[in-house]
Amino acid sequence: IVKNKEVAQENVICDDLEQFKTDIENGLQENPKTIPSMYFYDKKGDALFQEIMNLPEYYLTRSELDIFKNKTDQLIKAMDLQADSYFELIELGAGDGLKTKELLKSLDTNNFKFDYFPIDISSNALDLLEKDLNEVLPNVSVKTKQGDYFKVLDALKMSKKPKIILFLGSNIGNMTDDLASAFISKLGANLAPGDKLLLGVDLIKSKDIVLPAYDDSKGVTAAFNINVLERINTQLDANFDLSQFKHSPEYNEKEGIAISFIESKSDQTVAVKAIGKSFHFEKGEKIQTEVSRKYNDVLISKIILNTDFKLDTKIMDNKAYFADYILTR
Ligand code: AVJ
Repeated sequence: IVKNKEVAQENVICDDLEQFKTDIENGLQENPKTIPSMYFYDKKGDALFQEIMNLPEYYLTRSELDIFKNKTDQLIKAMDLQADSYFELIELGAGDGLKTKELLKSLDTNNFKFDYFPIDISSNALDLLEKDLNEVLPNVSVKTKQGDYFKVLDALKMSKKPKIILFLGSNIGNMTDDLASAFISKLGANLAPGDKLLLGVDLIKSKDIVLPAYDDSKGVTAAFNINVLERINTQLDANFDLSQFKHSPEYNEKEGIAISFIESKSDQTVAVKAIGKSFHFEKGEKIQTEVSRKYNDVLISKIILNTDFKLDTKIMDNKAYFADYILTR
């Protein structure tokens, strides 16, 4: 589960009501209106996202799992591990570790020596992951870290061991390209020459494949999107009438960007008491809630251009829907 905000301080995310108020107030005053996607992930949002990952239309999970299951040897080769050195495998936003488990299994079988550090904002997710890994891979050293990525990385700098960072699931796709560059630069600043970043990204492809991933037939993604209004109702004492808004995703195939919107079904005014303001919505007006960027080699090269990383390997699933890029610091 990734609730990354570029400038996130520790635990800003769920627990800081002031930040939530400010972000919603600013977002609803913008034109067009926006709500930051990190606010999807309350308890209900986490569960809905888990459901999304299992949807037949949401190919991203299965594509990256295909890489981790069937191209494990290529992944390990690209990680360029020295036979005798003890390294650290650090995952940003580990969630349920579904894909990583395949890699861990293979590293374990091949007798590599390493510590696995899953970092996540959700301590609940980390507890479950640790328990699961201790059962299925008892020889793997698992050291969970709850909190902000950069705080954890800063603390891990001390060890001087070679590091491999995993940032999977196209989680970077929620950032604009400029933010993604800044984020990768910052990762570089926390690493040493020779360290690796394994970046999993969804690739640009046709609309008939991408759009259904954000507009599934069961309406799970719609519920996930609209849930953010319910969260605002509950936590910020607002009166969004959920029946008067609908999920409305778009995909620009040329640019390779999927955007989720919440569209107002009528002219209406909504009061958000905790902010002390009302917001007017016209019929058909759209609130932007999420950007899911898709990539190709040119875009990735541009994004890492002014960072300390060089692109060295690209590994794709059998359908070439998804890629794990291995970058070297
Ligand atoms: C977790 C950011 C990769 O953008 O595909 C899934 C989130 N939103 N369905 C994505 C999401 C709607 C997902 N990421």
